[in-house]
Amino acid sequence: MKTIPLIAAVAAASAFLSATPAEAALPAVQITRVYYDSPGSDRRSNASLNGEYVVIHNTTRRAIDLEGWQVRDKTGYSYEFGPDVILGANKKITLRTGSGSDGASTLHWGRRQYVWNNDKDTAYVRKPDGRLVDSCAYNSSRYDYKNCQ
Ligand SMILES: [Ca+2]
Ligand SMILES: [Ca+2]
Repeated sequence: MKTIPLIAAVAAASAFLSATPAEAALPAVQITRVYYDSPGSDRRSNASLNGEYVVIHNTTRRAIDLEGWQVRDKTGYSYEFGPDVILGANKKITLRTGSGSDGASTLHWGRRQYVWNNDKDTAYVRKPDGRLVDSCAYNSSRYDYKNCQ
C-alpha cells in the first residue's frame, strides 16, 4: 500500500504542530511595545526623545545575536544593532530614540528628531539579510503607546 507512508507523514506533521499551537505562530523576536508619544510636550529635548521607544523581546530559550539586525519605521528611518548586542533568553531590550549610555537592557538610536509618529506608524524588525522578523502597526493619537502581541 503506497498510501501508508503518506498518511504516517501527515500524522507526524500534525502531531508536531499541535505540540506548540500558540508559539508556532509568533515570531521568536517580537516588538512588544511602541511608545510613540513621549510624555509631555514634544520639544525635542533629549529626555523627550528618550521618552519614545520600542521594546523588543526574545521569546526563546536561547540568546540571540542582534548584530546587523535593524529597526525601521514606516518612512524608512533605520537603526542597526551594533556588534556584541546579545539579547538573552526571554530578555527584553528597549531602544530609545535619543542619546545616552547603552546597556544590557537599553540602547539609544542617537536621533535629534522623533521617529515614531504620534498618530500612526509601523515598527519593523529585520534581520541583516532584510527578512522581516516582526512588525507592530498603530493608528491612534488617543493613546501614547501600543502594546503588540
Ligand atoms: Ca508628547
Ligand atoms: Ca515615523
